[in-house]
Amino acid sequence: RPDKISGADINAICQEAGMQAVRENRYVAMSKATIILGSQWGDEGKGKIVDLLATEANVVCRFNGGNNAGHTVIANGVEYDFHMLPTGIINEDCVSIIGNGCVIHLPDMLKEIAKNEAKGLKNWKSRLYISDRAHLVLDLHQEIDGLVEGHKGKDNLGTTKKGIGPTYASKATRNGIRVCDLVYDFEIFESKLRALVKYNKEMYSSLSDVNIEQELDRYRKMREEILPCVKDVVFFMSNLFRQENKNVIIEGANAAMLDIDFGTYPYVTSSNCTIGGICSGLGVLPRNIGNVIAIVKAYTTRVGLGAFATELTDEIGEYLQTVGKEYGVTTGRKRRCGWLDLVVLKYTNMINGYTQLAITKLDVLDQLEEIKIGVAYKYDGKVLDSFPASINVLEKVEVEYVSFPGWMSSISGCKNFDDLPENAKKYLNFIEETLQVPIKYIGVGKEREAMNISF
Ligand code: 2SA
Ligand code: GDP
Ligand code: MG
Repeated sequence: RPDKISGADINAICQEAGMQAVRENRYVAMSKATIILGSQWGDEGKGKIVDLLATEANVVCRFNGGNNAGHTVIANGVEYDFHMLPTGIINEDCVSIIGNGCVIHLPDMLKEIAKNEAKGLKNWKSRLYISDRAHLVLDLHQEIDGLVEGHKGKDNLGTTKKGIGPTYASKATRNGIRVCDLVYDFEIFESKLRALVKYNKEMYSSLSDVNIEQELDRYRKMREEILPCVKDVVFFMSNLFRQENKNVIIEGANAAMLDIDFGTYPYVTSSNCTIGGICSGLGVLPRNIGNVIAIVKAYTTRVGLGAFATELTDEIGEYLQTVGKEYGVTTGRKRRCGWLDLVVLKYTNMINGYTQLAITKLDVLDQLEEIKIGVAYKYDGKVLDSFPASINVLEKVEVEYVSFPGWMSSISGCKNFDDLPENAKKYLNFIEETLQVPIKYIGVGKEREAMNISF
């Protein structure tokens, strides 16, 4: 060991050692994120699992969507519903990130924060990081969402009217406004706002007039509120993953079947809710992706319009809706309900590459005498290889089911897989064997504690 070694020498030695590792192909990512993804049409119970894992997490990130999402969490007897905020926000030791792939309606986000402050949320400004590359949802985007839906009449999509589609449209047509425009140079924000209002007034004749001066005043105030939170998230994530043993959770909003590319287009949301959205919506490297946990509701629900092959419009559908309390967290709409669909799950597994399954709301099936699982789609008398791209085909498929006897007893007290009734085990084993992905969590109730780690 030399007696004296300068900082510059140390840097050079480290750099050389690092380069040597790269040359020898020994470079390994230091930390990998755990990914939580919705595997069906959303509302699988992602919020609850993220909350469970977030109690140990250093960082929890959102990469897609806006306040169209609705995640329910019940922690320490308090029920929270998050829309824009990452679920990790209730953990005071955890940084919560809103990535560049998200779209943010600042007035709604600040209201969501205020509502949670009343429930005990503290010190959010030091723990919430907002990407300077994320796009802003303006009131006019929300109004356009309603106008477009109204214009479509009976062919509307059933959006949440939170302005999600119109904001991603502004992003894609390259006249959107980003967080960096607001916080780094207010003059740029002003000129972009004027241009966006002018453009949309020309596009939509019935759009309300925007009082620009009032809007500028409102945004000047909100800018001050969020200023400490705005970061270069790409740089932050890159440094984070270079460190060892960082516990990072990345939570998907919405779900695979609502993905703009892979979902039941056009009855989808406007972001990538699948695995690729993480790289583009956060700036995370593929090699930093670790476990990919599919959140799978033990049956299927869908809110909004669009084909749903295993939908039940009879009293069993009503039973699932009532017992499962299937109402939208954002809009309060009744969710449509049906049997579990393994054609959907096999397809979303092809896209997301699940390493583990979390089966939620198994307890909702407690009192059913017979439970079915959709296992194949037939079209024109032939079994389809995979999930069809065309909605017209999907609307006409005939579903083949496998039937299971119900367990007809309450499982809410079960703490281990072995505690479950035999018929419940058979149901779970069939899912696991068909998908060839191990079940890691089973949800038997709403609360954080009602998630027994089974394998
Ligand atoms: P949007 O508003 O443009 O994203 O709507 C497009 C489609 O995506 C569906 N969508 C959702 N589906 C399930 N859950 C969502 N979040 C809320 C919840 C929904 C609610 O957690 O319950 O409260 O109604 C969500 N967000 C969007 C939507 O129904 C359209 O089919
Ligand atoms: P997310 O959008 O995927 O986070 O899910 P939501 O919060 O929109 O909807 C899931 C609903 O199911 C919420 O009301 C949860 O409290 C509830 N929930 C989650 N897991 C379970 C479970 O295992 N059993 C029961 N009965 N309810 C659950
Ligand atoms: Mg939800």
